[in-house]
Amino acid sequence: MNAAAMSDPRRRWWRIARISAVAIALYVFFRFMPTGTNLNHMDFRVEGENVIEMCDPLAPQFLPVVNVRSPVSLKLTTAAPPVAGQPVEATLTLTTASGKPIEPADLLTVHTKLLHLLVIDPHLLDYHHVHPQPTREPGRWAFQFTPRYGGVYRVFADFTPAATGLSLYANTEVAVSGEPAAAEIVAAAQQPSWQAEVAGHRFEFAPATGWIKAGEMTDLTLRVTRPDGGEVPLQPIMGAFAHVVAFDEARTGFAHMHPLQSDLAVRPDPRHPELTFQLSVPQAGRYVSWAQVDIGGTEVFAPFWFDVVK
Ligand SMILES: [Cu+2]
Repeated sequence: MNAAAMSDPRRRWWRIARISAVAIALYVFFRFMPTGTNLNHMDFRVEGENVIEMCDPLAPQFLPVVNVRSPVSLKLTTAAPPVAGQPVEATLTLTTASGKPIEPADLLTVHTKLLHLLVIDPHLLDYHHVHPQPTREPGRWAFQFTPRYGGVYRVFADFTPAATGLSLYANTEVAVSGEPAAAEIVAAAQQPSWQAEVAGHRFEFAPATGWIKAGEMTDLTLRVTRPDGGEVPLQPIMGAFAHVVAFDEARTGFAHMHPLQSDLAVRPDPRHPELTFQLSVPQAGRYVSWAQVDIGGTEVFAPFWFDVVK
């Protein structure tokens, strides 16, 4: 046996050892590399019963945010007392239950944003979807909205901690002085209808079965048309062709739905766009769904009032 044949198995062994060492080093490096967040899974846990369930994106359903304990605290302050019809400069303080600030690095970008706020007036006629921006102070986020009516607005925060990767919710309120919505406006707006006319477009958001039954997953189709048959150039907004948020009449929570047609490269029909959603609501009662779309660069919100039957 010559020397070359002797050294061959040894060389191969060294090569395997070197590759293994590099792989182990890479694993250790990525495993212990800081992820950017200082918070961990335990910061988003609360003990006991009646705790908010972390949302399963595959089972979209109505989440009773107000009546459950959230592992985060949400506080809202305004620069000046809010008045209907005037822009409100607001600051949110978002912390864990133990008081640790929740900063941009602690949240994942979901639907193109770190933090989504869903703001709604007492009669559910004035809906806002806003995205607070982080300030220089840790845990403090700033946003602006212009309430249409007087009354106590409810603010739902929708976000995903990097530590858990699961959607989480919190809520707070802000009192707005000024005229509340007139009784006849409220009565007219709250009529159940699967149709709405907004900004020169006809909207329909209807269940395939004709009704929505409590506790059952229902397919709903959003259709947008123009009375003259013209084009309805739907454009993606926050990474979807539409966002639909449903609230119950008492504003105890919400359901945030996105179209099953999630591939943004596949454009909806330019004249008769149709998008399908799935909704499951545990309790019967009256609800409103706000559909949010972008038609040729203009954001449009369409409300649909409906009853969920037993
Ligand atoms: Cu959305």
